Formats: sequence, C-alpha cells, structure tokens
Amino acid sequence: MDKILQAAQNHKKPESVKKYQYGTAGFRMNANILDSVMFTTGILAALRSKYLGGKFIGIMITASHNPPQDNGVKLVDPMGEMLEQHWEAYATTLANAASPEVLVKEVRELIQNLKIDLKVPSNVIVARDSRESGPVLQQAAVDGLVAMEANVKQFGVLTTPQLHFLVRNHNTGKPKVETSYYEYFSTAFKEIYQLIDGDSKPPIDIVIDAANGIGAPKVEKLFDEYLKGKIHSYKVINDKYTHPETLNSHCGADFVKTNQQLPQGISAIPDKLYASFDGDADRVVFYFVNSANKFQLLDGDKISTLLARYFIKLVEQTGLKLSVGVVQTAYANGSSTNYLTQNLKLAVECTPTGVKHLHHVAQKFDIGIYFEANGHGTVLFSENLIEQVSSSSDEHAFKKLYYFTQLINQSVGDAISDLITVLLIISDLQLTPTEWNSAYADLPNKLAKVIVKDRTEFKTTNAERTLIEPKGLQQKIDQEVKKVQLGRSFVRASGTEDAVRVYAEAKTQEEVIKLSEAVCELVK
Ligand code: NG1
Ligand code: ZN
Repeated sequence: MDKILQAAQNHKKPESVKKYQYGTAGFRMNANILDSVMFTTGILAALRSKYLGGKFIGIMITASHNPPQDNGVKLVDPMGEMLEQHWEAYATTLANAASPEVLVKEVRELIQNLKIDLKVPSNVIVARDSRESGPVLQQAAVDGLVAMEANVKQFGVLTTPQLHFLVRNHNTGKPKVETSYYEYFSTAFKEIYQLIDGDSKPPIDIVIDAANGIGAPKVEKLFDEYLKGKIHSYKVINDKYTHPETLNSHCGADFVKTNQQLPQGISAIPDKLYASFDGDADRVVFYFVNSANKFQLLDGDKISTLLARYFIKLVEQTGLKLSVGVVQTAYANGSSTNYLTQNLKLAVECTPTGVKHLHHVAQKFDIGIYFEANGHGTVLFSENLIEQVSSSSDEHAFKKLYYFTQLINQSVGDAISDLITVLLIISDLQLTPTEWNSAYADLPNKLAKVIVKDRTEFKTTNAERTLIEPKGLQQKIDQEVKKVQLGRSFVRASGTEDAVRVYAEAKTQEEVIKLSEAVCELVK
C-alpha cells in the first residue's frame, strides 16, 4: 500500500472535478483532467486480474469518435468483453477518492470485500489510440499498475477491437502478438474468398475514410501485407493518424452518420461503395451516391439486415436447425425492424443503448446479429453452431459458415472485421450498393440533443423507449407522435454526454422535423 500512497502523490484528483463516472464507454472527457483517473484505473485493472486468478485484463485508452482534445479509458475483461458491471462502480469509487490516503483506504476496502488474494500475480495489457494525450495518460495508468506490482505488457497504438482480440488470445493460449490479429482474420477471409464462385465474383473495390485515426495504418497493413491480390482496388483516405489534431474532424463514421453526408476528401462516383471508421475503428458505416447523385447511408441497420439475410440463406443451404436473431436498440430505423420481422420472419429483440446489452442478448441465438444504428456491432456464433459446422464436411455452405465464425470478431464490434465481412458478402451475393440499399427504405429520422439542467431526471423503461420520469412527459410525447404518420419518438439521457437525446421518426421529412421540434420543446 505504501507504493500506492507514494505514487498517488503524482496523480491527485483535481479539485475542480465534481465526480468522475465510469459510463457505457468507460471514463471519457477532456484529456486534461484524466491523469488521476488513469492511475486509479491502472490499480483497478491489477485488482481485477488478481480477483480472476491472474487472468489478463485489458486497458484501452481512447475516446473513440470524440474530438481530439478528449480521451478516455476502459477496461476489457478476459474474453475480450466489456468490464463486468459491478466493477464499473468500483472504478467510479476509486476515481473519486479525494486524496491519496482515501484512495488507499478504498483499495483496502475493495480487497477486503472482494476477498482478493494479493499474492496472486496480476497481468494487464495496455494500448491506446492515436491521440496526442495518449502516451502521457498511458504512463499514468502504468504508474498505477507498477504501484500494484502488476506484470504489464504495452502494445503501443492499436484499434480498440485489436486490444479486445489480444486480451482474449492471452487468456485462451492463442498467439499473443499484434500480427496474430492480421493472420487470423486474413486466413478466414482467404478461405471464404476461395469458396465464392470464381467466375461470377465481382472485384472487391472500396474507399475507406479512417477518420484520421488508428484504423488507417492497421487496415493498410492487413490489405497490403496479408490480403494482397484479394482486394482488387482500395484506398484509405483521411489517414493522417500521425496528425492527431485532425482526428474525427469532418470525417469518420460518426460525422457521416450524424450529418448524413460524405466526409471531407471524397467526391463520390455514383454506385461505388465507401466506408467510414470511427477514431478507434470499432464502428463502420457504408455509403454511396446514387445515379441522381444523392447520398445514401448504409448504417448499422443496413449492415445487420444484410448479414441476417445472408446467414439465413447459408443456414438453409446447410439444412441445419439453427436459430438466427437480430438485436437492435430503439435507435434502429423502424423500416429495418419491419423488414427483419416481416420479410425475413426473424426474431428481433430491442435492448437499451450500449453494446454490452446487445451482446448479452445476442448470445441467446446460434447466430446472434447485433448492431447499433451508428455502426457498432458484430455477430456471435454459438458453440453448438461451431461444433456442427466444423465437422469435416466438404460442402461449401458448411465451410463458409465455419470460416465466418472466425472472420467476424467474436469479442466486440470491429470496423476492420465488419468491413471485410461485408465486402465478402456483397461479393458473394453480387450486390451493387444500390441493390444492397434497396432491401427497404429508411423512414426519415432525426436525432437531436437537448441540454437540460439535470439529465438524471430522465428515467426510462421498455428498453429506453418509454419515459417514467419526469412524470407526465411520456403522455405528452405520445400525443405529438399521434399527430404524424408512422410516428415514433423517444427521449433518454445520454450515457456519454451531458445531454438528453431526442429521437424522432415519421413518414415524411416535414413530419419528422415537426415531431422532433415538438418533442424537444417538451423536454426543455
Ligand atoms: P449515448 O451517449 O449514451 O447515447 C453513444 C451512442 C451509443 C454508443 C455509446 C458509446 C447513439 C445514439 N448513442 O451513447 O450508441 O455507441 O455512445 O460510444 O449513437
Ligand atoms: Zn469507437
């Protein structure tokens, strides 16, 4: 404990901060006030590892799609999943310790309450995205780990999903170096590529906007060194990850989705496919311009419906009895839900925002497809499925399904893995972007943000679709919804920003604006 006390003198909580909160994306805020949080999160990671008998825990330093001056940190559990929920509260407690002495007291209490055996070694791996504040903040986390005498492995800059992947590999006896990521996914890619009928296979051609983030060098490495000759033509734009001041600025998945427009640096050729990653490459959205030069977004809902349609067909070809389900949040476009339930006759579940909720529900199915509309998601395959398709059957459908269980990152949504999955699927289905998009037409929608005095007053139920507090507000929203055709609207407090989000959807653009404005007025 002396070591913690001593090291903590250099990482004191700033008095200006009222309260730190470990939210859906860990701690995330302006990098200037994150030093002490990094230190305490390092301590917690070591404790978590000891608690789990020395399993490897991950620390990822990133603020994803946030502006360059922000940063953040989150912990990754042994199988590459998000930190277990109870421990989020412990992370918050340690981060808010007012002094080094209080911190030591809190650490002691945690050790006692959780019966942590300090003699168990702790193993932690650390990585960061390309932000300027990354190295200094990483050192603060390492100081916390060193004070706990943890074994630390620093991976430098990685995408968030790469760190998740490596944590899982460290705990499952798989290769433990960054290149194992490229080897693993490129092997699966090449196997499926070979299984797709050679004569009719359209060439793979993609432009990737990497948000000037860490996804740029990583996807280039995969394509240049591991998938040479398989991706026929590709280009990475907004690839200036060594200029962190440009990160997410007028580019990236969040910019494209929020503004429904092309990122900077693209003058689009009609019906050619483009993709955008976010700053840490755990989200991807696709888009194109149609023959009338109109921007068309292929967001997380379009990705999950494409995958659903594809996997249903593949399962049919195998003749196996496997359950397929899709998990969405309330932000999924109503048309996508209709398409899934009515056209594809699929089970669709709705969960609160945050991938950990979706991930959990997706585990119920043999093929559980989950995506947030913003492009964060993946597909989970059950042990039952893997067992059935890994038999030595020579049939293409079996083999394809088997290799898709490897091509799609099983620990977390991964822009690179999702990108190459989609590229193979549209190649196999021989779909142009226009054809992919034509499965259903999105209902016009609007996502607005309202700054309120206290967002914690907004409490929801029914997977965040119904407000229970402030009292009476939901009834007023319902009345506004009734005034427009195909109306839908819900209000919830953001988990990552100090604001309330208002989502609205309706049959026409005019009606959606009317509905959104009316609900925003009610919330203010
Ligand atoms: P909040 O701020 O709680 O709405 C946002 C995204 C989530 C998720 C998290 C984590 C929307 C509407 N919300 O959450 O989907 O990605 O950030 O990054 O896109
Ligand atoms: Zn991200």
